[in-house]
Amino acid sequence: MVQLSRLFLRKYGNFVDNLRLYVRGGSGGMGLPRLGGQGGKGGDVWVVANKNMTLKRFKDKHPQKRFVSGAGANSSVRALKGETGKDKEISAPIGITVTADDGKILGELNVEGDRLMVAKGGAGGTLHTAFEPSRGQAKHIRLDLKLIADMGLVGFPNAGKSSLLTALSNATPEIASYAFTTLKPEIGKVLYEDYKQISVADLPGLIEGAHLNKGMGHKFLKHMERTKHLLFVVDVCGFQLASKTAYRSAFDAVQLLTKELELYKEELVSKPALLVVNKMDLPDAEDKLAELKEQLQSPQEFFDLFPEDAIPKNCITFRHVVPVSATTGLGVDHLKRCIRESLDEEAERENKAIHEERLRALRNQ
Ligand SMILES: Nc1nc2c(ncn2[C@@H]2O[C@H](COP(=O)(O)OP(=O)(O)O)[C@@H](O)[C@H]2O)c(=O)[nH]1
Ligand SMILES: [Mg+2]
Repeated sequence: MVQLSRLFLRKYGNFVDNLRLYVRGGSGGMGLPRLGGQGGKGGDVWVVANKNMTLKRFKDKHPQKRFVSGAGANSSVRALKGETGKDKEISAPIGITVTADDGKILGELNVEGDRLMVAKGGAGGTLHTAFEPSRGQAKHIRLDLKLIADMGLVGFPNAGKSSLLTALSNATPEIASYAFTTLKPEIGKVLYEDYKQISVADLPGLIEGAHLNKGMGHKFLKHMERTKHLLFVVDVCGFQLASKTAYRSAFDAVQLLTKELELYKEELVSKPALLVVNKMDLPDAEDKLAELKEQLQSPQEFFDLFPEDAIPKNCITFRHVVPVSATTGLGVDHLKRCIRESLDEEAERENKAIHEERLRALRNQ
C-alpha cells in the first residue's frame, strides 16, 4: 500500500514526474500445418534511456501513450519460417523507475542507452501449438522519475543553504551519488519524533552563475525536477553578488530565483514551495522581514525597478514563509514542522487521487 501510493499520480500543476503507458508485444505469426511451417515471433517492446528525453516531452510526443510492436509474419510456402515482428523501442528519460501497474518494479534506467523489455512478443505457431500463434504480453506500465530528495534548496550563494542543511539535519549531510546525474547533491535527513524521516538536497552550484551564464545555470536547475517540493532560501538582508553589481533585497532574490526556475522550465514554478528567510539574528532583521512579507502580499506593486525580462510570469505563493537563523537555530524547529505539514498535505492529495483513479477504473469495468 505504501509502495503503491508512491507510484500513483504525483502531479503538481503542469509538472510531470510520472506517466502511465499501455504496451503490447506483437502477436506471433500463424504456422503452416501442411508443410510444418513455423510462424514468426512477435516483436518485443523496449524502454530505452535517452538523454534528450523528458517526461513532459514524452507526453507531448505520444499523447496516446500506446505502444505496440510488430506482429510476426505467418508462415507461407515462400517463407516457411515466418519473419520476426519488429521490436518497438520507446525513448525515455534517464533516471526513471519502470513499474508494473500493481507496483512491482520492472527495472531502472540509469544511464544513456540502458534498456528494459516491458512486453514480450507472442510466439509463432508451431507443431507444438497446433500451428496456432500466441498473443504478445499486454499491460500498463508506469515511468517514474527518480527523486533525489523530498525538498530541494534553491538560493543564491551565501544565503545560508549549507548552514541550514546542517541545522536541519543535526549532522553532517551526506554526499549522495546517483547513477543518473553527474552532480553530487548533499543530502540531509530530517528526523521527526514519530520516526518519519524526510530528505533535503543541496545541489552544488545551483543558481551560482545562472545570472551570468543561463545555460550553465539551467544545467543545475534540471535537478530541481527531481525533488518533491522547493525550499527557497534568502538572506533577510538581501545580497550583492560582487562589489560592482547592484544590491538586491530579499524580495528581489525571491523573484530572481523564481525567474531562473521559470526560464528553465515553467512547470517547475508550479511545485509546492516554502520560503526560508535566513539570518534573522542580524540587526534590523525584523523590520526587513515585515517589509518582505508586505511585498510578497502584492508583488506586482514592487516591480517598478525590475527590468521587464526579470519579472516572473507568475509569482510563487509560498505555503509557508519561515524566518530562521541557521547559525543560532532560531526558528529551525518551526521550519521542520512546516516542511512536514507541506509534505503530508501533498501525500494526502496523492492518496485521494489514487482512490479516485481506482474508483474510475472500477466504474469503467
Ligand atoms: N549571521 C548569520 N550568518 C549566517 C547564517 N547562516 C549562514 N550564515 C553565514 O553566511 C555565509 C554563507 O553561508 P552558507 O551556508 O555557506 O551559504 P550557501 O552558499 O547558501 O551554502 C557563511 O559565512 C555563514 O556563516 C545565519 O543564520 N546568520
Ligand atoms: Mg553552500
